[in-house]
Amino acid sequence: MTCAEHIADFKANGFTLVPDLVPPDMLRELVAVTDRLMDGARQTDSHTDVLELDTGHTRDAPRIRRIKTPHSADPLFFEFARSATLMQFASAIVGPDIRLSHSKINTKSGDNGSPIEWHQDWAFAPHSNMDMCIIAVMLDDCLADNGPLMVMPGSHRGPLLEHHDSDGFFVGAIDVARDGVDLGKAVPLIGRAGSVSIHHPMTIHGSAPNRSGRMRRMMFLEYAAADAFPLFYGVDWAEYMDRIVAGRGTSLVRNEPVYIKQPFPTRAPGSIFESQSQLRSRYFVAANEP
Ligand SMILES: O=C(O)CCC(=O)C(=O)O
Repeated sequence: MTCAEHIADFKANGFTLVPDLVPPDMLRELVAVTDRLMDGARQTDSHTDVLELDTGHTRDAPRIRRIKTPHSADPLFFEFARSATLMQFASAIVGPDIRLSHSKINTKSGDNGSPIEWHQDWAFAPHSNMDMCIIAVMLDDCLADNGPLMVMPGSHRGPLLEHHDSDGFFVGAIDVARDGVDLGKAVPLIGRAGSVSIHHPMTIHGSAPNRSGRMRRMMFLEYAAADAFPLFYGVDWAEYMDRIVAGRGTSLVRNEPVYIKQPFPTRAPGSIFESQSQLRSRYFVAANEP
């Protein structure tokens, strides 16, 4: 498929899968830096500025669920985030002026690495307009047995589903039974390391625990049009502008009618893993359960 065909696929279905996109040399370097950052877990018993640990972690047998903001942890990730390889897709979706709004590497370990319950990214980060996309880069082969990302075709058209519980607290996940989501239609995004998927911020997605014995590391790069402003946090202007990866930044806000429900109040501030720890009913059987 050409880039234009991938964009048409993204617009029709809310996601597209681009096999073997990352040049092999770049992939090797990204994996080497990821390995090095993960090695830091051997020196810590608790979360650090860079690493979020998974349940059961020890220094001798590290279990890590996330590398936080890799674009700040090593310049290679930022260089890759603004590479022509990715910008050709991001600019076709969000336009010429682009900010990297967020980055993370979810490192789902092979011994029951944590699932991610079904959700829409927009519920975590509403912006003034929806010209955004999330590029997910497979750093390892992603196969049916190691918890690949799964997406619901067409869900990008909305609506935004409820990510709060019945007491009104944000839990960062939908209730698929309550909302009648037919997960029989979910598509697993399978590919070799170096493949990339792109999804819309409204696309419903999730992933199962990893029971394969092999890691499933995936880097998520979230891009926003420069005039799509986050609605719930203050901005450090210099840092914000440093994340412009194409075109020009602006202080002019483009406000469009979009679904907005703030991810508050919360009983568990922090990452999606913390939010979802508050769920009363789960779709995926959690790590360490049969
Ligand atoms: O790692 C995954 O499989 C999904 C991650 C995700 O959707 C998130 O962190 O928001």
